[in-house]
Amino acid sequence: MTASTTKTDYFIELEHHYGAHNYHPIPVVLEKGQGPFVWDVDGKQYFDFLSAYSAVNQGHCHPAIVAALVEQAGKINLTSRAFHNNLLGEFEKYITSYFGYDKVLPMNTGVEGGETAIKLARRWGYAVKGIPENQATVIFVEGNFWGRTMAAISSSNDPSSYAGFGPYMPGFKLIPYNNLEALEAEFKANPHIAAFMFEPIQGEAGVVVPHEGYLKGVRELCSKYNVLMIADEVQTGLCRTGKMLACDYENVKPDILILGKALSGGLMPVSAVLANDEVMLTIKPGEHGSTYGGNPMACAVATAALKVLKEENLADNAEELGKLFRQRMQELMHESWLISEVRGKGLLNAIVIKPFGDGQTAWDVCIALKENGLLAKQTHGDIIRFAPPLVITKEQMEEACAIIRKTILAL
Ligand code: IF1
Repeated sequence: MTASTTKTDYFIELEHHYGAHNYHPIPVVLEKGQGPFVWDVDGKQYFDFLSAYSAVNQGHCHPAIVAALVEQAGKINLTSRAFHNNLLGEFEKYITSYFGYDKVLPMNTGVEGGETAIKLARRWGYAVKGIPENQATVIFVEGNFWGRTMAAISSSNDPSSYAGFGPYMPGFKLIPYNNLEALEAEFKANPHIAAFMFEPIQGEAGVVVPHEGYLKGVRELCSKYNVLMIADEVQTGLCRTGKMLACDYENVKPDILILGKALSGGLMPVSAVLANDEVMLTIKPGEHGSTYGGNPMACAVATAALKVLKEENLADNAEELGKLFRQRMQELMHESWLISEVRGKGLLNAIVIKPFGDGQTAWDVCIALKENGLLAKQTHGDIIRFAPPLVITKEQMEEACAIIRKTILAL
């Protein structure tokens, strides 16, 4: 680092020189986190209003989760599934009881959870529903995002996700989101559908909330046509939307539930796929797995992370402070023509920004927010997602809303 470059520039340049250019981050270099706050390498404090895309629902470095990790770190870290370990069964019992399913298949990342869910659904389709071999279809919705693997991008209609990576996984079909008629038409037209996989609220699409009754309608149609309902709650789950699961808003129970992100409170990758025996037991020993899936560290951390959600009533806090946030943004919308829409549930919210200045966009708003001490990230050009850790207090939320207001009114 020469005298002329700042610490921030130094670290950004290292990433640029030695790292793949697969991201375009906000120009801030973080080195410390605690609760709803993060600090950059110059010691400047920020509200974290992204929470690592809802992986840090419990707040940065939650002491109980860190303690669980530290305690386990000195015992045993990784056994592989070639052998049993003393934490996996206890964790499996805990999480299946927590969400009300017979069994869990532990993996690491959210996209591995999605891949696992699709393999389970296809296998169930052949073994139980009687779909002819290699003819199973899985239905997805436009605007979906569930990761970056070849299967995930094969189900996407977003060119920035799939373009230039073909050929694509067959057996996938897209229909419009939030449209029960389109879903039933598909189910009527094709007897070989194994599953319908969707997000109860679409995250990457820009916090798209379906109409009241959509979740219930999906559940009824999947039951009626013997199609597995797969809920991707990797981003919406674990108290983010004001309920333990977004599906809880309509008391709907998916056949396959995918969890990730905040399942570890942000300490390490942990994902899980939950299902009942009819589905889960269609995969036999040696037919699926992963080196780290269900490792002792993950079990210790995920157990602690799940306990924090309930002990600290984070769903209720998300519900209450989410309402406050949307109210403050509605008020701001009346003060500034810049905001064209406010939407979300719990603490998964977004505002839509109109183009302003000489072609400035939501990115420029995020840069200005950063200068004023709040970190957020735009998605699809004109949408800013606001998703703070669910441990944020009312006072902190008011302070953060004041920063957003000050920033927007100054543009
Ligand atoms: C990136 C987006 C969010 C997800 C849902 C599964 C996964 C994700 C609903 C896969 C992951 C992450 C991926 C991350 C940024 C972030 C993201 F902007 F990419 F789209 F949250 F909206 N289901 N979302 O949102 O989980 O394999 O990543 O653990 O790729 O930059 P993962």
